[in-house]
Amino acid sequence: MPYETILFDIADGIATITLNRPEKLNAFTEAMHQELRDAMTRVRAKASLRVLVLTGAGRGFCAGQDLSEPAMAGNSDVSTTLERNYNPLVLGLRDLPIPVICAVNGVAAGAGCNIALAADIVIAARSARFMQVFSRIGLIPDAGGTYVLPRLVGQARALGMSLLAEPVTAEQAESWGLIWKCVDDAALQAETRRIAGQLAAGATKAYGLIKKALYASSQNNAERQLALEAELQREAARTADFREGVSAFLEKRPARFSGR
Ligand code: LHQ
Repeated sequence: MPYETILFDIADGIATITLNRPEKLNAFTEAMHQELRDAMTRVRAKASLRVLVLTGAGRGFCAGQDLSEPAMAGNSDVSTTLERNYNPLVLGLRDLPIPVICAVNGVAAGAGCNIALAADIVIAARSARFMQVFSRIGLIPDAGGTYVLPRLVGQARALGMSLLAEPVTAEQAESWGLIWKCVDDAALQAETRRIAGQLAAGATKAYGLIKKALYASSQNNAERQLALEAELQREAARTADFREGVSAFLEKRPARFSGR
């Protein structure tokens, strides 16, 4: 399927999806969601992939839902587009058994902010901004905003971001724990490549299990979480990468992980 609103690239075990409507700050359209669905299916189907990178073309990362789409006109049921497009995308990124890096190259607003926050590692350019703009147009944070925000930054900051809808700088986002790190604009690409390369050479199965454990954590009490750790560790310990990791340590050499 040739894409018109995204770019899709695979190299060295790393898939990169670039939102590509730069003149509209990569706002989501129905067509973009269809293409993202297709790209995500391809990522899931390709066993050799070990990392997914999500980023945006031009000066923005993503300005959220394209408000000029016909579906946004007045009386339509916006929950349909959430259920069909945004919710599966958020869950698809979380459930992907490989690490997802979001390189936030510019403003991330509305659902654009929350899709970025659905990634496992969020790196932002210093000039990027995170905005829960929804209340400016009479909406509530969606695409997982009300789920992740209190968990990442606490209720006070979640409420401040959502009610005031002011931009949060990348530096603030890093110091609040909203994202992994903020880097100089000129360093974003190189740092994203460095982290993606590190993860693509790592113990992929363990990464998938780490995601599972950590995303389940906020729903579990200590007893259930400890039981889950034991169950997932059993799986991790059956991988070739576990054997390789231990051998490499004992032989005092760098590990060569196969991702299996
Ligand atoms: C846009 C957009 C945009 C269309 C910039 N749409 N054109 C999900 C599903 C169901 C229901 C509804 O909700 C959702 C989730 C959501 O995401 S709702 C929230 C939707 N997003 C927004 O409300 C953000 C709207 N955008 C902005 O507030 C600003 O553009 C920000 C603050 C992001 C950036 O401001 P600037 O850097 O000053 O850029 P700009 O406003 O000049 O935008 C550049 C162009 O992009 C401009 O087009 P033009 O043809 O005039 O050059 C904008 O109209 C267009 N654009 N966001 N969401």
